[in-house]
Amino acid sequence: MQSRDLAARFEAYSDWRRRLSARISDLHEWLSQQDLADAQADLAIQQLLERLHQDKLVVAFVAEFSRGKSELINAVFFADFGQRLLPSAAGRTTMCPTELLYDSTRPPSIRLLPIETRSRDATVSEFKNYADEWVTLPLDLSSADKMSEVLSQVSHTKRVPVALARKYGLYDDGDPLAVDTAADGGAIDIPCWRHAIINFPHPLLQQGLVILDTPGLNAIGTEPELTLNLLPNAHAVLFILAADAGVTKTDIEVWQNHLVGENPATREGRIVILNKIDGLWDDLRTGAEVDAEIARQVRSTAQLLAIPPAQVFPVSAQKALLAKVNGDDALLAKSRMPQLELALSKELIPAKRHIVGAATRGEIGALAASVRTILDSRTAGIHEQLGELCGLRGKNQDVVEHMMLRIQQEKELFERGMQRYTALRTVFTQHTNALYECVGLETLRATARDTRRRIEVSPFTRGVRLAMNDFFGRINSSLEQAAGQTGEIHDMMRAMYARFAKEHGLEPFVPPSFSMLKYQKEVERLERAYNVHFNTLWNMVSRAKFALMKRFFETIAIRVKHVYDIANRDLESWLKSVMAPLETQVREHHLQLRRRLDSVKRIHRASDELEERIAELEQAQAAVQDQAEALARELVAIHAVIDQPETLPLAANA
Ligand SMILES: Nc1nc2c(ncn2[C@@H]2O[C@H](COP(=O)(O)OP(=O)(O)OP(=O)(O)O)[C@@H](O)[C@H]2O)c(=O)[nH]1
Ligand SMILES: [Mg+2]
Repeated sequence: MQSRDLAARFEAYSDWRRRLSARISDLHEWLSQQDLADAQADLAIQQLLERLHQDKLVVAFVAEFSRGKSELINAVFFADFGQRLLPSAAGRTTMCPTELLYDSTRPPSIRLLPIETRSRDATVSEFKNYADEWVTLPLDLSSADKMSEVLSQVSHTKRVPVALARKYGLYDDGDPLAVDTAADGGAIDIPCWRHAIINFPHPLLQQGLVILDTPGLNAIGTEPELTLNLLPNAHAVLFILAADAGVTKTDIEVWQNHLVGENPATREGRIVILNKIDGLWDDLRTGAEVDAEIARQVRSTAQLLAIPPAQVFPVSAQKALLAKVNGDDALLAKSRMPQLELALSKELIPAKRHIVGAATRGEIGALAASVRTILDSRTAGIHEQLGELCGLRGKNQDVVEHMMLRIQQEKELFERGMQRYTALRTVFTQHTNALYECVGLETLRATARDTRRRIEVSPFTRGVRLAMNDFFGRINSSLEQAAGQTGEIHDMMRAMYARFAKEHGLEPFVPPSFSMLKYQKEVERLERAYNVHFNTLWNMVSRAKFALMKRFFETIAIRVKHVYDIANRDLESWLKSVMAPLETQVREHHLQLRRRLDSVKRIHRASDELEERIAELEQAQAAVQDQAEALARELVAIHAVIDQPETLPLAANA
């Protein structure tokens, strides 16, 4: 049963995530019991668990209309329902981008964003935050018929005057076809909805799979949310062609503009599907002849798209759906769907697991290192005290008194050194404020406001282009400045750690550095996408271009805000990871000095306390040693889960 491979592998992956989370929770519980989890550790673990829990795998289906995207989704994911769930029919069917996912906090439903929202500035991502902007229809899971009836909403259209379509940026003055329809009383059909989210408790969706179905050609270009956000962030994009249509000019356009336009390297992760091979089946030809014809089409498709033929999968979505519904294994094999599902599961899931595993390993490693630093400094402190106290055996009161004074002095010296530490904190806060100033949302908002105004008042391309270029210029320079600030903070803290280590014998520690490159790259990517799409948009909708341009800009602004949000969050944890060890070290060192002084004072008062105190310290030493060993065991358990080979249910291996 190879057709279950994708589902089985995905289940195995979710199971692995659950086991990993359980081990990490164990570690957390142990750290809390041992009083070894500070606020920073709590936060780091909580974020890590949240990320593992919410981990999503996004698979997008992109193609010119009627290539069979919706049918493929039905065949791969929803055949269990015994019927076609997503509407799939000749002509344009899916009229708006449709996300299929499961969010357990909501009842099963389809949420629809009215097309009228296109006349406003906000983007689809923003509207997602406001439930009242959406029309929500419940899904009745007990009836497949009722469900597909409700889901047919994604193909609904309505007739509106051309002027209105133009206002929504949905009317192309340059399109001869559009002019024809416009002749029909000046009205044209437009989609009822701008975006749809289907919330559906399918096992794969419950485990974090998100499927993105897109409408054919023009809609992709006119909804910036797709071009700038959903498609670039998908883990896999499947591009569908149809064997009966061949590779048409518009197919090539979709491929170039939305799949490889920005960067030829991204061709790697793309899977191309040559659908509808059942059209080539022919009773008058032998199986070998049909195979040869399919192979020929695969080769020519690969050549046209400049990808290796192994990346092109010939299938029949329709026959695969039929075969699955009827349990017809021979037809399923003939549809060649199992090969596609195998490739999908092999390419997608292990790669995803590898990334998640490496990230988890890194974060757990950092956490363990900070706990070890505490344990090491405790061991060193106990060791030192033991040395001192053992040296007092058989000595008279004078020696004890002398030692007491020495520790007293050491403690005072350290407390004076603390003033420097306080001063450092002040400078640190100043630097931090300057840093947040560079990547602050307020600054971004002001920059965006300014750009928006300039776009509104620019009647010509040049003005809009200049405004957009300035926008990117300002964003780039603030990221550059932020990079400078993080560099300064890092240098300052490194010097401070070195100084404390030298003067007070604290553990040597090199704070981690911070790189802004990730965010700069993301903004560069947006800028490239903007350059690629600018001319297309500008030429496409001549009269509605300003509305479209503004919407395009809003999407870019939202993406940049998203980059800023992540940068702010990352910076916050970095700043903590740079400062927290020093705080902990200083606190621990101070505590140890006080303890040493206390024990010597006790011994000074009553000399029979010496042996008792030594025994206490030896116990404490053994306890810290136990903690270190227990920590190592917890880490081994976590790494064992990360490194576990993929365990597939038997059915999937068969
Ligand atoms: N013969 C054959 N027809 C197919 C196959 N897959 C899909 N079709 C048909 O092709 C037509 C279009 O399929 P859809 O799934 O609606 O295509 P789509 O790409 O989602 O199209 P839009 O939603 O309009 O963008 C429908 O009539 C399907 O039944 C296939 O493998 N073989
Ligand atoms: Mg469709």
